[in-house]
Amino acid sequence: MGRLIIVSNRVPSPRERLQPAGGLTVGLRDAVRGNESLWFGWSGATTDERDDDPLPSLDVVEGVTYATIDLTARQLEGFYQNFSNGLLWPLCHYRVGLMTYRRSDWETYLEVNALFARVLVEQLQPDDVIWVHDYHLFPLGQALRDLGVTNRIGFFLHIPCPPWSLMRSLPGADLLLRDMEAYDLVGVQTQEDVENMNQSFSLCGIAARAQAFAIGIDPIEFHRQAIASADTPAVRRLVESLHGRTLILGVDRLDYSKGLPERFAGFEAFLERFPQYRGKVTFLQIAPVSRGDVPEYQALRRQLDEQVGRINGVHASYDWTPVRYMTSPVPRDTLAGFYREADIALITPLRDGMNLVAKEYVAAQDPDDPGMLILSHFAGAAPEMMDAVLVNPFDPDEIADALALAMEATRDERIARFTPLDVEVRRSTASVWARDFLKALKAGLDD
Ligand code: ADQ
Repeated sequence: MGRLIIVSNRVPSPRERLQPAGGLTVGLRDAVRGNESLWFGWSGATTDERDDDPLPSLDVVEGVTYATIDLTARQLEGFYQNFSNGLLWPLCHYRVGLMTYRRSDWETYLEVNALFARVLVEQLQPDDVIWVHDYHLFPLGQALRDLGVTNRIGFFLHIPCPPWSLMRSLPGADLLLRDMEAYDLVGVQTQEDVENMNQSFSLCGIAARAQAFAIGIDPIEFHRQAIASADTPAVRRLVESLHGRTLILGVDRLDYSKGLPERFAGFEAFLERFPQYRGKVTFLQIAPVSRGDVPEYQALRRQLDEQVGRINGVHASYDWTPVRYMTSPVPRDTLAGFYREADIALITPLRDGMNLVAKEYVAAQDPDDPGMLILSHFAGAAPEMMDAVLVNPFDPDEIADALALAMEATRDERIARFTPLDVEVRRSTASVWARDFLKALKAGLDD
């Protein structure tokens, strides 16, 4: 049996490697368990310009070899900040107006993918199976083929895939998509993404086909963690600080795809239209800063600071603050305890590949007294979670109505919505996702 080679832009840092983490790490940790494997990518550090290719630094933790290289400041800017996060991220989240395109960034993107391929090829053995992750690395498969690699190579896109009518806003989008022919399997999160990607393939005459593999979490571990956290000082302090008020919780990276201004507008509409709940609820939004060096993210942060200040200024009383907003990260185990204590989760992205927070919230609940999940139609998780209170995040009144419905739900109504969600989250786990993808990628290999 060959090794599993995972390639992603970022590789978990040494400290994170031993910690429970997000869906990608959890799913892959299960997949690599008991299998000799190697995880290759960027170290997170920068280095000086150089002429020769770097040697990867190797670190073996629990049988997995982590191989990482540094990138130069110039490569990081063109490949990661500009092309990946300043162009492909908004494009794939249907926000073409936020794209910044420069030919030189595309060249740097291709340069870094070619560098990844040259460094990785030195590590490969003939029967290794390679699994490439996400939009930073669309061309990696083709770059490996150009070096003569004949191994199985699969690709998984964690973020949405827009229809061709939007995709073509990227000059030369067909060239980017044509590189997908190099992969033996192309995976995306949802059926909608499959349809969009296959439509682009057909219209561009590209001989590739996408399949859906919905990513999940480790629900048993997360449930255990949520119960264990309930009795920690941080979770107790949160509960005591509420003085019996209903807790509405939002948890997201601070990103324009997550619909935070629209969510705050929805909460404000709720306070205005349902005055009986003023002073009875606390909305805690945890949104750690990400990509702080991209201008759109700085602008969003300023907008949210202003919006939260205004909502609290208008609606607070001397003994009640409606919105608690924090941009510092919260440890994962504490977060699990917060989810369990939250009566309502308000998760309203404008577009999201999947959204694991929705699944984590469900996994953290007490099945006998569960909370209510309010979820955007535009999260990749929505088709699997039709029993949540689904909303269109662009309509503040719809968010307000959903909050009122959640406030008024009886215990029986909450259980009736929760039970099928729980079944789904426990069925469609991170390990099932990785197992199904790898099974499809390896199909025919063992014959
Ligand atoms: P993200 O955009 O990061 O991931 P999401 O899937 O919701 O979105 O979250 C990833 C993880 O980060 C979760 O495990 C969550 O607990 C954690 N996290 C989020 N906010 C946090 C906070 N404030 N503090 C601590 N931890 C926090 C991308 C895609 C998603 C897709 C995933 C996996 O954008 O659509 O679901 O990859 O494929």
